[in-house]
Amino acid sequence: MLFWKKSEEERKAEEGDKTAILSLIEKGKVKKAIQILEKFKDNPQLRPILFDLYLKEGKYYYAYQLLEGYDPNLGTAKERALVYAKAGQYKKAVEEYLKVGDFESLIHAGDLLYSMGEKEKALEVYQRALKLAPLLERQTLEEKIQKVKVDLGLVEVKKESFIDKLKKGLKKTKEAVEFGLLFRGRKVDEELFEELEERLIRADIGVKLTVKIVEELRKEAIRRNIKQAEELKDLLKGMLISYIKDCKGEIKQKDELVVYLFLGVNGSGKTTTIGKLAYRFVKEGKKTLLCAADTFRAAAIEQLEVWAQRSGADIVKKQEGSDPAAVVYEGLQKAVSEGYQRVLIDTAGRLHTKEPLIKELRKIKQTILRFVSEEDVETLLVLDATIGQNSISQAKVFKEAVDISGIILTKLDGTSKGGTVVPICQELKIPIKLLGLGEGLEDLQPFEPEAFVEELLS
Ligand SMILES: Nc1nc2c(ncn2[C@@H]2O[C@H](COP(=O)(O)OP(=O)(O)OP(=O)(O)O)[C@@H](O)[C@H]2O)c(=O)[nH]1
Ligand SMILES: [Mg+2]
Repeated sequence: MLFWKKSEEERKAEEGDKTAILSLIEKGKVKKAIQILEKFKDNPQLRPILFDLYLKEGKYYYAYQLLEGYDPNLGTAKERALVYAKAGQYKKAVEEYLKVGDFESLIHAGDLLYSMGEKEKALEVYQRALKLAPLLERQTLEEKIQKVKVDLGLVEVKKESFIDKLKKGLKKTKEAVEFGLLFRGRKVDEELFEELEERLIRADIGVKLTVKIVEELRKEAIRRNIKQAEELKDLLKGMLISYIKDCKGEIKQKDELVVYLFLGVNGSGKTTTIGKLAYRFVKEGKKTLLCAADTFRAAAIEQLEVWAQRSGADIVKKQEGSDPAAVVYEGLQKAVSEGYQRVLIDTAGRLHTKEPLIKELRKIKQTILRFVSEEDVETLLVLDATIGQNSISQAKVFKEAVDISGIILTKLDGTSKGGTVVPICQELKIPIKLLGLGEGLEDLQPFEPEAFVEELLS
């Protein structure tokens, strides 16, 4: 009976019955519905349904053909803009986005204009968007505007130095702990030690290490008869540097092919860091390829594509759900045959599926080793500084899967836990190779232990 009813419905749908078609869609038979609807493109009642389905299924090019061949008013202006953008019809996409005129659409329009080389128009649109910008989006947009102005030669570029970047990156930590103020003009007494202890913990240096440091400082203060807090600060500086100086690491570099494999939990900053590092490699004139081996989500692949565009690197990708190792294989085959010098591999970091994750990472690593030797692989673990010391236990899981040659600590700018560098270094004993100090392309900096401590305590 049920079977009969189903086919009856399908029969009705085949005849173009709207209710029957909608019911098919509701039951998840989207492919079938599309097949049927494609025969009724002339029907203005059914056409919008087809347009909707194309959008939902990500079939933008088909949706575009519907707009072009049948009705340019299908969907909302925002939807049409998306379709045009995806179909590479940037001019039309911009027109539609400008018609919508809300903040998000203006940003899309500005970005498209910028990528089309229409920088003056992009600037105009961004400035329109700035008037509508939500508070949280303002800064990013202002940076964009600044960049276009620089491109257009409207403002001079003031190049930020490494120290400026570090200062900016450690701003939150410094505001939260104010080591500088703590020592200024004070005498060494018990109260000072207690406050110091509390601040070191606040900076996430860790209780164990803090107790050890303060204990040592107490002894030294007595032994050397130190009365002025500033002197104690110098001791502390030396001590902290000694704890982290062996963790200074540098990213592997040479003229030939080097493969950088990025690991880390969701949201730790892998993809962003890949974008920043690729940007640097491209600027150095290295032929650079990104490899989208985070095949878990379509959005992850798209996100990497955006970074490929921004950095000027090439990209190898497959469909969502593909075997990550297969993407890596394809990427490295291309890299070797076309003479790439840098390959950066993005992976998915689903820590809650520990066993499959470990298996997947091992398989990827083995695939890499079919093309290059171990010494030409850099396995980088990306850790999020905002979670402080919790990252240490995460790191241990990844260490179980593959050997890690370096750590990249991201989002230092977004946390007051800048001191977490110290326990990470002490416990993991893996070189820290780069620091993420912001979301911009240039916000990836080397880890310089002395400068780091100097800045932290200043
Ligand atoms: N402030 C700041 N934000 C950062 C930094 N690095 C990454 N982010 C932000 O952190 C968020 C997550 O970064 P992603 O690069 O997408 O992280 P991911 O590890 O690739 O995440 P999954 O793909 O979900 O596994 C994004 O919003 C980034 O802009 C940094 O150094 N500073
Ligand atoms: Mg990612």
